[in-house]
Amino acid sequence: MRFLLNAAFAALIAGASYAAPWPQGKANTDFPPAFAGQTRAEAMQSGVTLKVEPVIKGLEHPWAVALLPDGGVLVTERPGRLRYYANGRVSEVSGIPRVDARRQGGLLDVAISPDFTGSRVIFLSYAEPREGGNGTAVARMVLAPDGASVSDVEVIFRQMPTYDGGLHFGSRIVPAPDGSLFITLGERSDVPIRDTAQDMGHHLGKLIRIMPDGNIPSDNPFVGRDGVRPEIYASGFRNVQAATLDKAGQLWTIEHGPLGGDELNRPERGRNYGWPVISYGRNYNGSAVNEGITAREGMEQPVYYWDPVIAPSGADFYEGRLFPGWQGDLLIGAMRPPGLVRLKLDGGKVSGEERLDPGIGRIRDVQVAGDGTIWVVTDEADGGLYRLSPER
Ligand SMILES: [Ca+2]
Repeated sequence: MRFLLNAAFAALIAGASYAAPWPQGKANTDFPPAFAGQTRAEAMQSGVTLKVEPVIKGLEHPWAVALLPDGGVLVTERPGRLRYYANGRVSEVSGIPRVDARRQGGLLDVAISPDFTGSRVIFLSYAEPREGGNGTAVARMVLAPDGASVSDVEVIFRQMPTYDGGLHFGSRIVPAPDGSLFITLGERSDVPIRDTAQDMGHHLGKLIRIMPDGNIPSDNPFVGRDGVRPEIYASGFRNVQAATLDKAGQLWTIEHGPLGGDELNRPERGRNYGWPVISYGRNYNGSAVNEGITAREGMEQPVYYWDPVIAPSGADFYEGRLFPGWQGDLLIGAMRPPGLVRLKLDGGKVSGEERLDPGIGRIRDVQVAGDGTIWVVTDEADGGLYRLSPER
């Protein structure tokens, strides 16, 4: 205590902020982190007041937002609607696939092809209703010039096996610089099906990589390996609902963990990220996850974890002129407590964390626009699309 008081006093004299972790609340576990800064990074306060402008109101559980290069905006609503916004008007896009919208399922992510300006190709992920249950699927389609409909709908990926449940569908879609697509997948949550996050013959709990036409890239890490699904790029994830590229083109993912175990990872090809063998959290009933261990040979450590959890949703790296102090920082949507989490990254590690609450509810997706504004959707029964900028 004496040390802390002295440190605070010294910081006041220096006019700097007091170097302490963000006051996150009581931890659920007492696992020691694998390295300094793996959790509870130093709290940052940028002193920014966010200006919140509603763009679309009255959305029903919006899940994802995509900003089109022509200024249009696409928003998914989980019950199964795709909204198109342009020139101050919002409309519903017809022709999208049917979805299974029970519990966490429904229409999920929307991503635009890097060649959208010429091709008008977009991708949707969703819980696909199937004989015997459902499963995450990804479809490619062409958006009409007026945004009223889609055509040439083709399912390019189906997560297998089919499972009869309503939880942990993933599923962010990230077009990579080399033309492939990363897709994040959940492990369907229930015991024992969640154990298949370690089963390489299943897609559950995996990060996969495919081509936009559904073909498998020949340089995927497990192509030609017996008993391994060739789409798999990395394994051992719980429910990854945030994925984005940094400026160098490296993929980062954030997953919903158990109680006290949300994780940030930087997935490398062919690696195993440990779930449900290792975790920094507990099951939500308070019991240990399997053997209650946080590390094992051959399994990767998270770059960062949160205890208590933040319930992370979408994420994007900030680059832009409106928040000069935030260049290269990772902005993550959070649902509990609701708001935005900003992480400062330094040499592949987290060096600071800030919590910002625009006061609009559970943030489900985050996209940074070319003009530096931040666009978010709120996962509420009466949710919306909002544009954030600094108050002047
Ligand atoms: Ca992990």
